[in-house]
Amino acid sequence: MTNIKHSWAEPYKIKMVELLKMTTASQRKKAMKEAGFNTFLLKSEDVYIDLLTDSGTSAMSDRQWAGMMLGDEAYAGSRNFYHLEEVVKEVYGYKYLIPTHQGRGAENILSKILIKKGDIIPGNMYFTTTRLHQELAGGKFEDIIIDEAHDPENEFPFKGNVDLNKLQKLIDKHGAKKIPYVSMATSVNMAGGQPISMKNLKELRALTKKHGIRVIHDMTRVAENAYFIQQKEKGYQNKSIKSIVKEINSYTDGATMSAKKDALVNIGGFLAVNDWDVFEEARNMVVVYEGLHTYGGLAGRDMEAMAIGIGESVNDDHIKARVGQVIYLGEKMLEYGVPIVKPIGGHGIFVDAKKFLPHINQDQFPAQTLAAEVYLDAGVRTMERGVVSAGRKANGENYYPKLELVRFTIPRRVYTQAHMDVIAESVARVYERRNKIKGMKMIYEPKYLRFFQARFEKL
Ligand code: PM9
Repeated sequence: MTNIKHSWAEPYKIKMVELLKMTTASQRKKAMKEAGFNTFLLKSEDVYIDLLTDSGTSAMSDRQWAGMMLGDEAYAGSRNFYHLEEVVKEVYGYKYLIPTHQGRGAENILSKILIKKGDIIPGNMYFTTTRLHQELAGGKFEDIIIDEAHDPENEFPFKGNVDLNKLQKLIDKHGAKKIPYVSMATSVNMAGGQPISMKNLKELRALTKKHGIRVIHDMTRVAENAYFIQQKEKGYQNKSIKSIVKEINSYTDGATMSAKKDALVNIGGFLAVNDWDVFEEARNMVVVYEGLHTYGGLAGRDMEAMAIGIGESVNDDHIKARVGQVIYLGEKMLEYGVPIVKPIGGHGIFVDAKKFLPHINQDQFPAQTLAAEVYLDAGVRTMERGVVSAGRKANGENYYPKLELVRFTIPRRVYTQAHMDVIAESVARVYERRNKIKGMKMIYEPKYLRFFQARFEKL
């Protein structure tokens, strides 16, 4: 009897369902061709299981929906703003809040305030929108994540860690004055949702403090990072997710947040800082780009849903089931021999397209190709996270990231375990016929964030 395992299960039951459309192989073939072999250009109606992103795709709770009815749609001073402000202080610990329509709105404002032309912004791996705003503000991003993060096979549990030697070298080379802040993400997205450890964060805080450099936290998926600290880092097993989140934030000076992920809402974000001067400038600037400082591009009801979602996001049972579902899917794929990034991260499974399709050169977009093939098999929509997402450098050359991945991102509280089985079986079928798959060429390339709208043709 002692061998009976303790499975997790969802800490909720289903009150309303959204019906899905099933498609045939020939419908999918037509839809994919019309979308230029880019999953971003598919109509959602043509998708069976949508794993494009976990951004804005969560299911809200009955409490959040009830909160929507409490929306105070005043132009100025909405009560929902004050509720959100209180929750951000209480749960995340930052002093001042500027709401924005989503994460990149906060990135834009922060980059414009803190970055001067020629500045260097070190970070634990780039994120597409974050780096672009840093570059548009005149800065240059430098990757200071540990080398293990670039190796899909390496099973180090905290592949989101900062390599402090890399940071020290940048400080020595450019001087601390050229570094307005370190851009530190929890649950590093492009590395496969990999966490940073509390130990590493404390060391980062000590080093940056010595040189008077700020740490700005991309806390889009901080609760998922906290779960890995609770599970894997010594001394945290008996601490709540809520207390771990607060401790993480205590080693940073401010944060940008896309509330569309962890915080369980369909739209919203914010900038939160501890420094009054940065806050004052941000409060001035937000009216130019987003809206008045007490709504930042959001409806009152959106802010209310966010305030309630933040509370739910740091609930221990919620996060255990959320990450548990991701791990369930990853383990299924591993059983079929599919090469994935290890360890399994917090928000999705990242399939290693270089290993899956070793005969396709990176110039022929293996991850983009694989995402298209997965859709064709059973209507599962995923996202390329490789050479297309990485884009081009200022001099026009392509970035060639070591990681060439297809992300199977799991929306929160949306799909069931049976969906996970269907997804794993579909990928396994594509894996079986992998040798017959050919690469692609890009036939249209937009100037910014090309992965969203680029078009491809089969070779
Ligand atoms: N992430 C994602 O699918 C949305 C579309 S891809 C650009 O993973 C981090 C770590 C993110 C993120 C968005 C943003 C931007 C910032 N940091 O999409 O503007 O994962 O709310 O947030 C996406 P917004």
